[in-house]
Amino acid sequence: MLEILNEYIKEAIGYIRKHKFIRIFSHYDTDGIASAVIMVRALLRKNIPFHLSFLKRLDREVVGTIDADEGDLVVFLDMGSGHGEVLKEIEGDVLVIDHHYPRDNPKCVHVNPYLGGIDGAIELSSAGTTYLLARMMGDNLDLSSFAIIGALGDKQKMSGVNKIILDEAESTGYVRKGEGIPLYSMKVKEALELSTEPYLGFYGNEEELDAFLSRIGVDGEKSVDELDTDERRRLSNGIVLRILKRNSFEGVVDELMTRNFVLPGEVIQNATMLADVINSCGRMGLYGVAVGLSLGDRKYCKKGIDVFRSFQIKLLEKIRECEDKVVEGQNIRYLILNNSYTTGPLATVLSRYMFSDRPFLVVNVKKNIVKSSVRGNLKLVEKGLDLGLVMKEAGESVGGTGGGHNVAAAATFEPGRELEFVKKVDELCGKMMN
Ligand SMILES: [Mn+2]
Repeated sequence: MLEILNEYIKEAIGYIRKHKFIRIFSHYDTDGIASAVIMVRALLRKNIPFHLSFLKRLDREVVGTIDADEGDLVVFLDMGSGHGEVLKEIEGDVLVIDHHYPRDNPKCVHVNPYLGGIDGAIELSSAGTTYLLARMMGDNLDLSSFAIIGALGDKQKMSGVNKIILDEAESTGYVRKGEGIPLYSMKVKEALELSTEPYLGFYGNEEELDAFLSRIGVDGEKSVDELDTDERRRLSNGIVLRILKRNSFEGVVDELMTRNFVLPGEVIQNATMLADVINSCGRMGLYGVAVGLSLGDRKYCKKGIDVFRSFQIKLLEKIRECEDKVVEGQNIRYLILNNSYTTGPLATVLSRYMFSDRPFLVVNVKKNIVKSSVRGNLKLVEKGLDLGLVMKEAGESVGGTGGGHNVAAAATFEPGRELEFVKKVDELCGKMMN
């Protein structure tokens, strides 16, 4: 499988070498930023000049603003595989490195795990794909840390090609496995409060948090990284019990245990924390901070962590506010919000840690646009659910667009048809799962 993908990668590397200047456009989420970091670090080492920008979406309007010079190579990372029609409008050479299902195979040099028979939703992220390219292009084994960040950001499994990358990264020492449930590198008490993966419901609930800590006999003022093996084990066990008592997706514990990594070469060595810092900087539009600290510049660390803290607090407040507003559909649960600053992360946490037995849809009505995100899990996928297809069809049924992965997808459309859209999503999910 990897041999086939490698052929596409060789073609892409040849294409990069043929150009004098690389114009990179990457998606603004964690996987997109990690992909960009890998590409940029690999290009810097080869003295290939580039310019990097981040995009929230790829459509005709956005493509119209791309003004690449003749001889430039326009590279799209973590986006493009579903945008063949739009990409045709770019004059000049285009390379797409993406892992979204190529429903609309673009007519350009195109690297995508699916073209090599690899499941891009679960077993290889865009950052992982970009890393395979960097690895073939030069001495870039250290960039495996960002392949892991991309996989974490997209909630992938450490199986298949991700596992191959991880095994090599461990043997070269660029990635190390951490113990137990992953928690942020900060005081225990704060780490438990701010955690959203797992979400523990401790934020704004200090009494319960203090009781929890005294029950398990761990000092909340101690730093997570200073805990001894025994304290760490007691803390992990306590967290697992708490997760299982809430209506969390049962696969969550095993999943978390396989997602605890240390990245000795990076300025933020805690992989979960680095992924979340990058995510929050991306969501706040502070791409320079995310890229700066990912390039090893310590001066961006404090800023990045401050942004991350306030982002987590805003998200946690939103979660508490929304918990009681969830509506029961026929086959799904949903929330309709007005002008919420976030949809995807909210849908992720609510669906994983409180309402895991049905697809969970968040519809966010803004002034000129409705943004919606839906989340499922592997158990629902086993019943036949493909949320990427659901959102494509439901989005188009109300005059908008949609798509994504089987466990997580999104759609956007013009305001006014929210209820019709929710009904369509509900109906399509029902059809697939029965
Ligand atoms: Mn991605």
